[in-house]
Amino acid sequence: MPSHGYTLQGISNPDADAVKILKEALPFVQSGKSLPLEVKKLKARTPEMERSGAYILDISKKKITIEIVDDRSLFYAAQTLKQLVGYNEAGKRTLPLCTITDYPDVLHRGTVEGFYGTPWSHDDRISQLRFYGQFKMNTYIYGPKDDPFHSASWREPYPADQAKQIKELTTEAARNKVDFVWAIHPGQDIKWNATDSNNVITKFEQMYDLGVRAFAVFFDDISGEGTNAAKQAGLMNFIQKEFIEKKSDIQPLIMCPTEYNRSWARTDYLDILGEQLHPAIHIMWTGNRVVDDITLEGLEWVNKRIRRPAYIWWNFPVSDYCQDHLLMGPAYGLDTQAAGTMTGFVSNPMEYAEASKVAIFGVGMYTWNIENYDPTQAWKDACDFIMPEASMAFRIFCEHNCDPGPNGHQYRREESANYVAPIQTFLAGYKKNTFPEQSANLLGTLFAQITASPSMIYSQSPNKRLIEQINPWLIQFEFLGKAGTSALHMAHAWYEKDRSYTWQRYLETSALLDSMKLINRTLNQKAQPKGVKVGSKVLHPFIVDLYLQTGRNLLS
Ligand code: 14T
Repeated sequence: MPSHGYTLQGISNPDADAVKILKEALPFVQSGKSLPLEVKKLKARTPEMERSGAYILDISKKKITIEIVDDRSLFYAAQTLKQLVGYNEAGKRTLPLCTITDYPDVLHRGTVEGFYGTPWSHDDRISQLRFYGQFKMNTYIYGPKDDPFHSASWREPYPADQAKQIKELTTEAARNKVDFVWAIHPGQDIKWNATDSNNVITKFEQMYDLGVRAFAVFFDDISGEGTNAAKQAGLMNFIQKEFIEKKSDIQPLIMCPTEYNRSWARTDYLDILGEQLHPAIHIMWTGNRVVDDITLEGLEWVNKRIRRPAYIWWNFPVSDYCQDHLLMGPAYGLDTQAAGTMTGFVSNPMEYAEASKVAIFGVGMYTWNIENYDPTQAWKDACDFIMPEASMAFRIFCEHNCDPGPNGHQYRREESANYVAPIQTFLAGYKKNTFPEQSANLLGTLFAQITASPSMIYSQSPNKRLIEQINPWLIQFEFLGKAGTSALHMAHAWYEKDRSYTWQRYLETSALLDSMKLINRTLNQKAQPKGVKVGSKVLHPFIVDLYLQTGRNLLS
């Protein structure tokens, strides 16, 4: 396709951040032979195409046309265009001729930094905001439970150095067309009087001065006076009237209720909010439980009570309740029939920002196009995007680090699902003194790949921060691979009736399993529960099973 440059035409003030991306995608020229790239206002024929970020991108032989609702539309069209640029064998730039009519299914998409534990670093947050922009997520809610100025000391202003960083975040968010939502968590000690109502507004004014244009109030995980629904609604409505409506440039207010999931909703709390809370205020909701799948049925249940579409706070991949595990698996359990039943959808991630991108990528895909969401495909694409230099090694790591283990929320995830059947076949055969070749080979290959993947990741990935965050689990993962390999050799030796080699491999497996215990008792010890678990749902139990079985064989 065209080897010539483009000239920008149409609307007089195209968004500068979007133009920057267009210029990364295509060559632009001031004069001479060129093709037009025209940007114009979109004339929507459906309500979806009036949403912020909606666009029509038309690429023909002679022209590119981009029709937009707002700056965000142009930014997203530019991101799409950049993804469409390819190169043929001759190294010439290619573009497919097409018309793309694109709009989001969910209005507010992204994350809520709402976990307990070490808050994300400033650089983590900058990297997140850029990532959201790239994949059309438009919301970052700031509410780390362990930031005192968000929660315990909510009345205090931020010290100058932290205020400066928040200002930088609002600037970076704006560049990426992300709404930076600053949340306050005042419920544990709030007094229902004018002084504290004004304290909230004073704090919001300070945040406004730092560039914040979207706000939330969280009433989760509190007890006592603060949990009163009518009082909460009163404060929210006061903020709505005295702050939001007095400024003209603030996004809709968001609240996280105290009864934020169905299993806790045993009173008339939600009905009071539904009746009394100003209709423009969004209400967050984690689903049928604190940590759970999101179903259409559950959404319809809550929407009826709160008299508006819920704003989903999805507690995945947050791992503050299972800190010895990483949640690196696909973002699944999201109803593909739920379009139109929620106004927002944000993921509460792990304290490991880079590692959380695997799941967040899935949330981006789901919220943009709910009906066509494919969790496995999104997960694979996420691994390719996050670690292109070693995407297979990274995918193997993620595939066996999915399940949180037994936990108070009764939330479990599939893990190593492709290996459940081969393991069953192998163990059943082994117990009958046979050696199922096919499954043994499959598992042998798997454990070899597991052993090799950490060094692949260390040597190939330039993402130092990601490696730093997952390092205890990478170390453990290599031991898992070695233990699995050793255990398979041990089983094979037993099948071959080679007692001495069986003993040798038995002791080796034993030592490797001990190394895993040592890692578990040495690394990540400040966590709750402490330790480092990998492959804990399928692979590690398999190795232990094989080890114990062979031990009994040797001693019988
Ligand atoms: F606001 C809520 F929607 C919410 O989920 N709040 C917290 C959240 O900060 C935390 O990251 C998440 C996962 O652990 O669960 C909520 O915190 C809890 C939930 C409990 F069931 C804290 C204690 C609990 F017993």
